[in-house]
Amino acid sequence: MRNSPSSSPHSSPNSTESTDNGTAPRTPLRLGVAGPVGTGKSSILATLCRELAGELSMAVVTNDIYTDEDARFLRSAGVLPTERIRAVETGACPHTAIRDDVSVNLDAVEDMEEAYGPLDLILIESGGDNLTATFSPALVDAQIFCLDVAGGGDVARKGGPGISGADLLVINKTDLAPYVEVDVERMVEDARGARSGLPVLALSRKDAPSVTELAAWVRSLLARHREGSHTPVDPGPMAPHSHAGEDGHVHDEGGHVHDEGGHVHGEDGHGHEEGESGHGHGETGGRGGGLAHGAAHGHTHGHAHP
Ligand SMILES: Nc1nc2c(ncn2[C@@H]2O[C@H](COP(=O)(O)OP(=O)(O)O)[C@@H](O)[C@H]2O)c(=O)[nH]1
Ligand SMILES: [Mg+2]
Repeated sequence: MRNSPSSSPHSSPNSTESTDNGTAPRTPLRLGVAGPVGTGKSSILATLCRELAGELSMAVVTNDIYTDEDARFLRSAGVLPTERIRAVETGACPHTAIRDDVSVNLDAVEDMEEAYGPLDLILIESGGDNLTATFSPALVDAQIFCLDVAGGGDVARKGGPGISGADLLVINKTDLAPYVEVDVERMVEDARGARSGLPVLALSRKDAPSVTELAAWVRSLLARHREGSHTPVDPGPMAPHSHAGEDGHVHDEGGHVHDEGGHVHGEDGHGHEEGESGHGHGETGGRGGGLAHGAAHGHTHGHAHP
């Protein structure tokens, strides 16, 4: 981390700055925050900006379905210069933009780095409503998965790739636990049980020590990223799902061919076939390919478009 007085947060030295060993140029840490709607992802971004923007050069990318609601919330929170907060509008399938075809998010990240770089930290908030959506390691170096106590004490037990494999699992809004009759300790224990040693943090923005712990975790991750000892890990593909109010669609993450008939887009040979009829999500083998991710995916969409 850069704490020296010379490294003011928003005017950094040149972009060819090297890591300590003098080899690779420094690249910003891209940290994703995923989790169900309302669990407090935007609030975590705001908290991290508040805690870290004084010492790090930061930018934020949000993913919203049709609006820039999250970006507007963060801009109005005044935690970062507004131009450093960018919204990606993902259309009906927001998990696709963080998982299967991340090009629009990568573009946003690159734009931010070009405009304000060198950046230390780029935070990316997932959109969508799916409990199991995770980021592709092609987009983020690490990810936080966020649950909240109000979602019920048994959520952590239900598992899913984000819960079991994200770099950090946050159990958020612990201040609400007495009102929703959730035993936080128990919820944290359940979560630990699902994570084979990966960290779990009970967080509330009203609980200063927990906020300090969150910021410390990010600092330590950044340090590991810079010294090259952090390896991005894919928590795994999302579970089969369909969207309420939609016809359902099929994601087939196992195969490495996009058979989507119509147009092909993206750098890595993704094709999209837009169907009229229903869809359902399915997975056929494979865990999404770890770090080699982003090469190609079997992926079939049949969306009804308005
Ligand atoms: N009591 C309490 N409320 C919180 C906390 N964090 C977020 N919230 C509230 O939870 C709601 C959803 O938060 P938001 O960050 O928008 O969730 P997101 O949809 O996951 O981005 C908002 O009303 C927040 O004010 C917390 O630590 N404690
Ligand atoms: Mg949000």
